[in-house]
Amino acid sequence: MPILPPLPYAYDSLEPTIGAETLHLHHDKHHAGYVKKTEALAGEAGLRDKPLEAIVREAARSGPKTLFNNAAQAWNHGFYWQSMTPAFEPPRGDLAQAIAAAFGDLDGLKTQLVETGAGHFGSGWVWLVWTGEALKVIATHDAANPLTDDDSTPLIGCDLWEHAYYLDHQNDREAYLEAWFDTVANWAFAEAQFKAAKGDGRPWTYPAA
Ligand code: MN3
Repeated sequence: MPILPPLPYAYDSLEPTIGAETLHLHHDKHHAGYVKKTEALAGEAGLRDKPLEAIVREAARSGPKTLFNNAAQAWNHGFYWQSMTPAFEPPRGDLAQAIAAAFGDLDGLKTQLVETGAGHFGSGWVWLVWTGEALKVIATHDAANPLTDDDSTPLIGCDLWEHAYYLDHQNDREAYLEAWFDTVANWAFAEAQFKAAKGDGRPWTYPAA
């Protein structure tokens, strides 16, 4: 059964980009709520003992939609906490090279991620994914995520729902995305995901009891 993993850093450690109050509500209320509902609905669907990744894929295939929404949101938030760090460092090594090849440079990636995220209508997520051939920035609606696309490995992902940024940036999603990219994005995690996508190590999986 998926658990609610503890936030991997202190609640105030991403300030001022993301404040402690936001993280308390976002992790302890929003994420916790998705996990709780997933637990109940996965039990009803006979998927209680499956890893969360399998629950998401199975619910995407055959429903119910409410299980997919809650399971995918639980997974997305676990991935989002990993996608941030108080110890910011720019991308290095193979990942830095792949970013240069796809976007020109880190600024090119920033422009595309911020434009894609800020221009996304309504709730959802913005991701940097490896397609097997190239890096790509994509946005998904509501709970949808790259797990249901067999060819894509997500390297890093950012929450576009208003609860992620409203207390700190009000309506300015673009300012949130710019600050997120410049100060808290976890490129070491993205690099590990990138290596795993190429067969070196295993991609991050959601913690289970
Ligand atoms: Mn959220």
